[in-house]
Amino acid sequence: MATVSKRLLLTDFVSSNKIDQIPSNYIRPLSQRPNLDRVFHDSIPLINLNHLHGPNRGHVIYQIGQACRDYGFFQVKNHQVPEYIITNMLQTAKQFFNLPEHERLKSYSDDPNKTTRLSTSFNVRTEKVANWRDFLRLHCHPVDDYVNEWPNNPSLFRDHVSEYCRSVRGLALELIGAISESLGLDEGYISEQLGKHGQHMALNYYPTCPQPDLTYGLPGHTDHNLITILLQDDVPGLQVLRNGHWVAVDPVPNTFIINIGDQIQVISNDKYKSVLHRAVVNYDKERMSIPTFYCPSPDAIIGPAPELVTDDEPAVYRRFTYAEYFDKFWNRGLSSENCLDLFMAT
Ligand SMILES: O=C(O)CCC(=O)C(=O)O
Repeated sequence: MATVSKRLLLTDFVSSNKIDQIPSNYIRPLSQRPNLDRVFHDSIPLINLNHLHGPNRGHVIYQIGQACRDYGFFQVKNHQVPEYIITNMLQTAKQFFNLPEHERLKSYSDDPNKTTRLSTSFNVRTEKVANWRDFLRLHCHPVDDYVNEWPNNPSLFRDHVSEYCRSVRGLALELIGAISESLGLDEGYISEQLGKHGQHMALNYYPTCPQPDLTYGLPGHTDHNLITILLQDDVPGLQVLRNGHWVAVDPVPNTFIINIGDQIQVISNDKYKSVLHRAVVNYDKERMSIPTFYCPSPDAIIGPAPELVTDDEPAVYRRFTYAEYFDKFWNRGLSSENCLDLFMAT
């Protein structure tokens, strides 16, 4: 069996050793393995956002509401994020993970409270089994508050990533307005609950893995934030839990994958569900994914929308600050249980 890696980052362990077995600290117990031969191949709803502004808006809102209720996941096309911005983002991310180790390590930290940091797995301070992933996590709204702490190698990193962040924020705001309306709330209701708003992103790099059936890029988890806008390259890896089965969501060019996070589940008073998903890794293909986590600012107070609380459907959750939730999420670690059970109304 391969020994535990002494390198800080998985990328460097994989590229410097010809391994045919994964180190023991990445191996999941038998009952927690991905069972890749039992995964279904199916699709999630694909929604055309072309008509979000115009006479057919009502129909698009209806489709979004249905997808949030029935799947917790959907894809969008005609999303108004220009193709060149997406191409630059993916290329920049690849270039970053191809930099020499000493250059990447300038951004390394295992402190989840740092607003810019390169790390590995999920939370190396608390977890018992490691995940087959390195990631660069960036806070990115307002961009000007954070851009100077981001890597400046590759040389266009800050330009390309900030352009991407601003453009994806536009999409996030459109979707949040549409989700609000789909719940029967004012278009601006959810946006108004988010304080100054927050936006984080991860550049996830999953190296090739000699034993993908023993480990995960990321095990099943829900997202702690409001909505996630996922960009992925052309390599499969994302799987979503649907009716008790894992379903592979293979990449479709020029689309983003959107999923509902825990905060929408709270605001919607459980009408919309934050759904378990996971990233598996590939034997012969490395993979990159770039989720944007749109979220409330730390001081924002989140709770069920009063219009969605009735005698028949009382508040499922208490009110809490997003800072409280974020802290619990990172310290609890990724698991099939989300943190919502810690925030139930009494
Ligand atoms: O890589 C993926 O497709 C999923 C990433 C993800 O779920 C995450 O970063 O939280």
